[in-house]
Amino acid sequence: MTLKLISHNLCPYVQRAAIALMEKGVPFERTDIDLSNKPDWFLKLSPLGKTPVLIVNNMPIFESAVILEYLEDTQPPALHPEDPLERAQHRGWIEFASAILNDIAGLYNAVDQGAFADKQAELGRKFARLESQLGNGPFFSGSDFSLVDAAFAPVFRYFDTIDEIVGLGLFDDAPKVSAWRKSLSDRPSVQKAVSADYPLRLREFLQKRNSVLSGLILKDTQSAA
Ligand SMILES: N[C@@H](CCC(=O)N[C@@H](CS)C(=O)NCC(=O)O)C(=O)O
Repeated sequence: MTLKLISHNLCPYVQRAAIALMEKGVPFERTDIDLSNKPDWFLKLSPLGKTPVLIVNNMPIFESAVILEYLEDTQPPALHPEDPLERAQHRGWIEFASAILNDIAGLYNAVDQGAFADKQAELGRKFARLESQLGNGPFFSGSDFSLVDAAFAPVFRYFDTIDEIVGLGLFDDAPKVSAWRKSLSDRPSVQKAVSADYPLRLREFLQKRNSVLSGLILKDTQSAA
């Protein structure tokens, strides 16, 4: 079986799939595409025109949550809990990670202070909710790495760059979330899910948004010069 992951170098949804593949020790080939100039072959494979797409024996699977489920159905070790109720809860928390990714996009695209503050507050509420959900770690549901961890690692990775630009204080009252974030950033599969130039590329991407955050990057760059 050959597996190809059609990717974009900054896409957090691609990272979920790459992390799950590496956790399961499945070899795969990764092809990065330019989402601002989508190739025709990609549009033929991807009904929504979005990354990731996983190609399995020439058959495309789209939507990251579906790709994760397919990998779970076909490749050991299991990264979902065995109990159906717990498994359903994990799927719910993966959706929660997607909602946070939408809030992050809202934050970096916010064009005025009001919209920026709203997104900051919403992210604060979501991380507080997560704080009350977590146990003693090091991962979401204890000692075993799960698909929820694969979904949250790319969420936290954004803040490695955003924290350098502006202090949002999102994790100040969330010690369990902070410890979880650290456990995920130390995980080899998480580290290998992006290329070495990811922080630089993300900064460039954020700088081009014409947003409140872009303005802060500009100030940061000027004060460093
Ligand atoms: N719900 C999708 C979201 C994927 C997604 O939003 N991918 C972005 C890149 S991170 C994309 O391809 N955007 C291109 C577009 O929307 O035109 C999933 O979970 O796979």
